[in-house]
Amino acid sequence: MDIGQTTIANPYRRDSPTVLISDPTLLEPQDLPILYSFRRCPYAMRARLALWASQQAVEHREIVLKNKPAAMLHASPKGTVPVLVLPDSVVLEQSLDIMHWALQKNDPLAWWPKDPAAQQAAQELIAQNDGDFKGHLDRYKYPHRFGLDSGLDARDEGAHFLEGLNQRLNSQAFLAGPHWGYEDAAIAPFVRQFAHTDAHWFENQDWKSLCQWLFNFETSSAFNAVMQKHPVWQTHS
Ligand SMILES: N[C@@H](CCC(=O)N[C@@H](CS)C(=O)NCC(=O)O)C(=O)O
Repeated sequence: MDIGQTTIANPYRRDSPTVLISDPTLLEPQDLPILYSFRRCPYAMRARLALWASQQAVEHREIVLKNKPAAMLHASPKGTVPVLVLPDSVVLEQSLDIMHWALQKNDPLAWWPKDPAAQQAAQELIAQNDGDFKGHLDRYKYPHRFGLDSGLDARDEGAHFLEGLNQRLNSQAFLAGPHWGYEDAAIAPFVRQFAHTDAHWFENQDWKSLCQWLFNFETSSAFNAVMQKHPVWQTHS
């Protein structure tokens, strides 16, 4: 199975976004929230997806994790991305808070779960992703950082979560149901990272639905928009 070979209609495609994030020419820079981001970070990616879906323009400040800008650390001393600094100086320093903020403001693609039960289910699935699965992902990708000789046990542990996602996707096109939604956007960047750790292994698992879902994500206009490259932000002081 190859996640790169099949094409299907992409139901969350939006070809003519009204406002693209990271286009500060569309609004006065001082009016824009400032997003500190790192392109490959899955947490930052999920935040950028929600900002894109909400058509929220931001001033994008691309950072390097090894050399975080003082302005970012001043706003958010804990030193992780993403960080969103709002014009009223409120700082959102958790990716899920940024998603929530963006989708509460504007949600034309109806990503945010409508009823409380669906919200609860989405939060539980995302908690599994951010908890155990992320732990296995890190150990799979970087076993030596954890004193492990190999990441293969972690890969097999992480596979249980992916097996569950695949089962869910056997009966519905997206984790959120018939349409791409909040939990899809929150989880897909992490599944992508897991898949790319050993693409050959991933493609050879019996996860047809999951592979199709990931392929849809990676070929979507949402993904394309949020993966645009930005030069590293430099302070001019
Ligand atoms: N709980 C945070 C986690 C964010 C996070 O851990 N981001 C990583 C990059 S993927 C980071 O900034 N790490 C700090 C570093 O590596 O110095 C969130 O959801 O935003």
